[in-house]
Amino acid sequence: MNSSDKGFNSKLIHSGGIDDPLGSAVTPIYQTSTFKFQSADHGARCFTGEEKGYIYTRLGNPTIEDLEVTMAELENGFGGIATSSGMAAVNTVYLTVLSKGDHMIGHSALYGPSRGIMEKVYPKFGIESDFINTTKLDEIKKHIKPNTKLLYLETPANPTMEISDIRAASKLAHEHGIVVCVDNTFCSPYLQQPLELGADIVLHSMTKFINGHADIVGGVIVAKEKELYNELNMIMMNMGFNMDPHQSWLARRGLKTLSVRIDRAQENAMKVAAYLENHPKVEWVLYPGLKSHPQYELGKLQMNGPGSMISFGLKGGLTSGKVVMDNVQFALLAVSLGGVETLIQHPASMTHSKLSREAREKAGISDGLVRLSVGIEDVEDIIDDLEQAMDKI
Ligand code: LCS
Repeated sequence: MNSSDKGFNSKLIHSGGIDDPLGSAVTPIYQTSTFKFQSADHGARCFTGEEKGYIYTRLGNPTIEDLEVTMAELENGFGGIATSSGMAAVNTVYLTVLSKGDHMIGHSALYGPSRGIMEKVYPKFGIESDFINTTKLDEIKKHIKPNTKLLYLETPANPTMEISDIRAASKLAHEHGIVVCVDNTFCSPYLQQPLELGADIVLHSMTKFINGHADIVGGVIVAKEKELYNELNMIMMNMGFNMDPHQSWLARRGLKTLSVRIDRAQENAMKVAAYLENHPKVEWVLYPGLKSHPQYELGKLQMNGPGSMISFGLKGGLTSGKVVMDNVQFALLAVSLGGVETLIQHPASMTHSKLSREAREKAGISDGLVRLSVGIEDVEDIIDDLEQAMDKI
């Protein structure tokens, strides 16, 4: 079925799909590494692209394509490229857009490895970068150089929840011939559609909301135009960053309930954020649905909803954070996000504990910062758990 003219929720259910000869309602898992050709000539035509035909799963597979077509339709782009992880998606973008002598600008508080790999590995290939506050247009303007080729935004950013203005930043970047990529992991296309706001590429860690059940690792890229899609796909295929058919099938299945999951998680998150904002042991709460969020108005403008990620600061810093982590009983003490279960983590004592306090502060991570990925359970249970854990401080 062609679902490209249907509503978002219909696309979640009906986009992609294949004409299965047995009429299966759901695209089967084509768990095969290779495909038979009908003849030598047929094989040749598949390789040149004269005829549509599957060759080898790293280059394409119906189950993976089902997911890719769906993601492209949801993000309103030309084509989707599924990858083995969110980081494979990030690196596909870096390797496609940047060449020796080029420069990129990224937000200072990106998901750690998206910044770390650029700063640690890419200089080996003559690529330079500046990680700045992309919520400020003047800062972006100040850092644009003649060799700047990529503006990389993550909004809301992980874990600082800062919101960058995709429309304004894309306009500025395009005036300088710069490609704009947005990591849309925290929102999913249900809450934010960066290509509609002017970006050229959108990517996701599908490990999170797209799959939504904390049982796979995966990524996806959607390009607005054919030319960029072809370049990205070439890098993905030849770097071997492809997704696996079984993972793709799970992600496509999880994707069907994206909007109902997010609606429910968001409703819970609003209540949890309001509870935290009034808690005497909480110093601050950063949630796009609260008027106190510094970019509340911008969030309302470019997002269809505030989502279900909350960062908050505990009074008493590192010690308080550890006490809460050691006493939660319902929320899972775990990294990752965007699943149906509530997850909690404290970067200063966990993911970022090896960094100095100074380095953490520079990345926007204060000692009391706690990150919550609010799930779809009964909200009273989430709040009761936080209450009893904070009582122990
Ligand atoms: N982009 C964002 C915004 C992310 O949060 C993550 C992972 C990635 C990219 C990378 O995706 P992956 O390769 O893991 O699929 N974020 C994680 C986090 O916050 N905790 O654990 C992983």
